[in-house]
Amino acid sequence: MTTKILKPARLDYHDDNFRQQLAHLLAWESVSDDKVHGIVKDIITAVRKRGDGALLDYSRRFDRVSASSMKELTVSEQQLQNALDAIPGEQREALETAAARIRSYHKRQVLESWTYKERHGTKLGQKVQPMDRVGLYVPGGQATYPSSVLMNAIPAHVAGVEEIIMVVPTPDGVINDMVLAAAALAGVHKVFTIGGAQAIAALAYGTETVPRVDKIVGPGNIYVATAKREVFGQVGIDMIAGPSEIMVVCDGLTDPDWIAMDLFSQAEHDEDAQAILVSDDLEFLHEVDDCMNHLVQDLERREIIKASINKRGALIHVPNMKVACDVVNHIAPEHLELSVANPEVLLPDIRHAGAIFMGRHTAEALGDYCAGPNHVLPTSGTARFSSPLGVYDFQKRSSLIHFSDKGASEMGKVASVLARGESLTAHARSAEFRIRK
Ligand code: HSO
Ligand code: ZN
Repeated sequence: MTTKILKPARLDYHDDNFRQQLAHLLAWESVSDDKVHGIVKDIITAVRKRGDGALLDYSRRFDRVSASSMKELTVSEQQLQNALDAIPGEQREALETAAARIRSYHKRQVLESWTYKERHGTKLGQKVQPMDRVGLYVPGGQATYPSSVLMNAIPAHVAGVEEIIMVVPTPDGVINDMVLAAAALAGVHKVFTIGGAQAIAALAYGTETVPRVDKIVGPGNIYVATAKREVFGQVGIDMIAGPSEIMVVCDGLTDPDWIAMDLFSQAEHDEDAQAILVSDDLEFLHEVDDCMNHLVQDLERREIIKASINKRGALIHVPNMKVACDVVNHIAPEHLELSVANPEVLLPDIRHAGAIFMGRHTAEALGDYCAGPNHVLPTSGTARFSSPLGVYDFQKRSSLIHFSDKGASEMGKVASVLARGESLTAHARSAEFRIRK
């Protein structure tokens, strides 16, 4: 017998120390590195002080791209169109199908303004408007995902954001046509080929060429994540995503090869990614373990998968599906597959998960690309309190208040009493001026 390559942790709900084992499995902290923090602060300061000049210097230093002006680091609309024409027809069609499906799903998320009337002609409401300008960070090199361009830009476009600005580093001047093609399809208005903390600083504060935005979204390495945290407050940011996660709940009746590959589909993202299978069928857990060890061998990213599964992967045995749902809610995974005959039966018991994939045929990978819902999802248990990226993340609300003289008189009395209770006399008198004698 050959030694196994993959050794996911084995947990059993009936073990006395199940809770401790689970806690150990989930332990993951985003590293906040003092050294990185110092470097990022210096970069932000330089971009604020020297604008485009600093961007050109950093591109030379970090991406080995020498440009003499920002014009050379700007992608024209014509270039975007050219990229769309340059990619193979099959890729273009797939991107177009995905974009159309993502758009039609997200259109349903648009928040509408509303008002209502009270007596005396009082009118109250909420006015919903898109942000003026947003920035989308797209990582360069290995982690460049055209699908993420669609997932980040389309909701902004559907919200009605007037200007969507994308930044993407081009190490050694290499640009990914599929990323530019996705940008063209998603409605991105401007693209700059800059990256790293300097690109985040440029978007947050603006330079001579890069306009200042109101919110920055999109994934990035530790420098980008640290820079986003640093500029938060100056601009809005989306969530800071942790490594990808998948949790599969299976009744033991799905093809174990399918389940093994579903687990790998997220494990291959990152050595810190987490893939967990929960089942009430112990024999099935053994079968999936075997399938994993067999299937991993000819996968291109097997080294990443091996690191991820052996560090953070797990097969969990539970007595029944009710307990499986309890484990799900405790973990609050980014992606949850309910690989069972009737997922609707389990749904009422699922409280926390970023996206729920229903039934044996619904591979998580479909959601990553073309189902329609967003693939930017809460990770590391944050599905307890946050939601997928959506149109609502690019809209903002203003309150509307309109009193008639009668209404102002009536509420003036209430305001006056409360204001005097807070010893705020100007507030009280402002309200009292409008009370009818
Ligand atoms: N699964 C990732 C998104 C992605 N997958 C992009 C493939 N490409 C988010 O958790
Ligand atoms: Zn993925």
